[in-house]
Amino acid sequence: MATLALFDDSSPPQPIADGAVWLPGFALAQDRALLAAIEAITAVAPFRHWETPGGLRMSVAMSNAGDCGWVSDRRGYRYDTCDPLSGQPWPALPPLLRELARDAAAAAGFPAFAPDACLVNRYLPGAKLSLHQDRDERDFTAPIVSVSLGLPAVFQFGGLKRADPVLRLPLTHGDVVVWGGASRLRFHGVLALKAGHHPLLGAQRLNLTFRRAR
Ligand code: MD6
Ligand code: FE
Repeated sequence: MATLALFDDSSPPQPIADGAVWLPGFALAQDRALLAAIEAITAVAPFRHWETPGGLRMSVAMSNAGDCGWVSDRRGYRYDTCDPLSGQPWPALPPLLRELARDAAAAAGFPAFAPDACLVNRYLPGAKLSLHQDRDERDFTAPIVSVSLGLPAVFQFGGLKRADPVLRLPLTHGDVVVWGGASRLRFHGVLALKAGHHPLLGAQRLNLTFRRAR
C-alpha cells in the first residue's frame, strides 16, 4: 500500500551487482542506539590512525569490536584478537550490532551471517579510503556488511579488477551496503569526505563494517 511508505523511513533494497545490495535507511531507526554502542566501544578502544605497510598514516581513524579486529602496521594488514594499543582483547560485539548485521545480510540474501569482527571507522572532512579488496579474512563465503552514519559520503564500488568501471553510491545516514557471493572480492573505496554538519554526528561520518574473519 502506497500510504505505508509515509511511515517507513527506509526505501526498497537496490541491487547493485550479483551479490551486492544497497539498503537505504536500513539502520536509521536504530541510529541513536548505534551511536551509543560506538561510544562505548571507542571509550575502551579509542580511534587511532593505523600506519600502512608502506609507512603512510591512514586518514580514516579506526577501532574494532568482536573476537578479532583489523589492524595495520609496517608488518602488514591482518586480524588480531587484541588491541595493540592496550594489549587487551577488543571490546565484545554488542548484540544490537550483531543483530543489525545479521538482519541486513539476510535482507540481501545471505542468511545466518555471524560476524566475528566489526571495524569502526571515523571519517573527518578530507578522510578517504582508496580502492581496495577486503581479502584479509580467512573465509570469503560470508558477506561484508557496511553501515553508514553521519555525513554523506560517496562509496565507490568497482569490479574484481582494479581498473574495472566503478559505481558511485551516495551513502547517507542509516544506509547499509552488503556485498558477498560473486561480489565478495570487488574493489571498493570511499571518496574524500566533504565538510558539513550532521544533526546527530556533527562534522563526521562513522562507518561499521562487519566481517567473518576467522
Ligand atoms: C567504509 N571500509 O569505511 C568502508 N575495508 O565505508 C572499508 O571498506 C574497509 O575500513 C578494509 C579495511 C578497513 C576498512
Ligand atoms: Fe573494505
